[in-house]
Amino acid sequence: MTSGFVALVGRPNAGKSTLLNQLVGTKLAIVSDKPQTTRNRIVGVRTRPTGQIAYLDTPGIHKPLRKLNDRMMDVSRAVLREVDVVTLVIDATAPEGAGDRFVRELVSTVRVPVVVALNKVDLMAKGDLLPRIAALADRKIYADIVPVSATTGENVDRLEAVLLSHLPEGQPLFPEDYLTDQPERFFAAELVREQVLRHTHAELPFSTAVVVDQFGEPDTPGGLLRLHCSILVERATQKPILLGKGGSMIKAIGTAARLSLEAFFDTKVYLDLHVKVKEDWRDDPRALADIGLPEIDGRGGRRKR
Ligand SMILES: Nc1nc2c(ncn2[C@@H]2O[C@H](COP(=O)(O)OP(=O)(O)OP(=O)(O)O)[C@@H](O)[C@H]2O)c(=O)[nH]1
Ligand SMILES: [Mg+2]
Repeated sequence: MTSGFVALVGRPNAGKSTLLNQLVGTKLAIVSDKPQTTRNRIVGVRTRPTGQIAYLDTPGIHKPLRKLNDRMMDVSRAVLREVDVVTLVIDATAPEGAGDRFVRELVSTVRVPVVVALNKVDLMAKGDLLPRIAALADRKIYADIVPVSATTGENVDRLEAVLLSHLPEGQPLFPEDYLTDQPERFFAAELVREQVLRHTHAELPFSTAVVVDQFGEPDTPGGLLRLHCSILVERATQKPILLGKGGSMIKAIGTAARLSLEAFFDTKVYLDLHVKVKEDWRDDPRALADIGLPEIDGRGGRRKR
């Protein structure tokens, strides 16, 4: 029996969060077609008869331009230091570029096995896949290369077996039915943000954040979960875009978010959304702490209180 921590790292949009959800068998991380969707470390634990894996999903590795992005990269770097195996998720359909080199260099600083999950093979012709695998194998830095589709689940069981084989012998670190350590408020904010990402374009996806102002638990089992959330935007000019004509956009976001919240929490939800202008929140330490990205000191990766 083996057990331990496995990082999911890679470029933005590679499919790390889709893969986390597929590996764990539950939707824990939000997914979008926009890069930089994941901003925090997201834990998902899967227990099998042959072992237990605690997966750590991370923000996609990119050049940080704002404090928000710095802190996202701090999260990814810290995760690399606390795992037993690294899964480098690569989008097989994306041509290799400078971003891949940057990720490779970062990943080569770790001393644990690095397994490549060559993702999105459902979009590839088999003939194009083999040269890509051969080129990765040529680098001789990866413990294994496993082609997968995070969306269809193709070969994900094989990836899991490979990861279990690289983990140290040991008893499970978490109870058998343990899933995650994120509080419910985090999932609530993320599910709202997923709909913001789905409905917006251009700069808005990057410059919005969601904060839960009030999380009112149901009084009775099966009762109403009352959620009041603020959607932060950076500029006054962004507010009318997010509201939409006659409030149509915010209404669509609210309806879609409520449905996904009801599915996630398995209860009826009352959702109140409020668009708030917070100038340059992406560089504001307090706003960043509010969305779970407090300052991390450079050395130990420990969060300051
Ligand atoms: N066809 C196909 N699409 C995929 C696959 N995996 C992920 N995607 C899509 O790729 C996009 C990005 O997926 P995410 O899981 O959000 O990617 P990520 O690596 O977590 O991205 P960041 O959080 O931004 O770093 C989404 O539109 C997914 O639906 C796959 O195996 N096949
Ligand atoms: Mg992600």
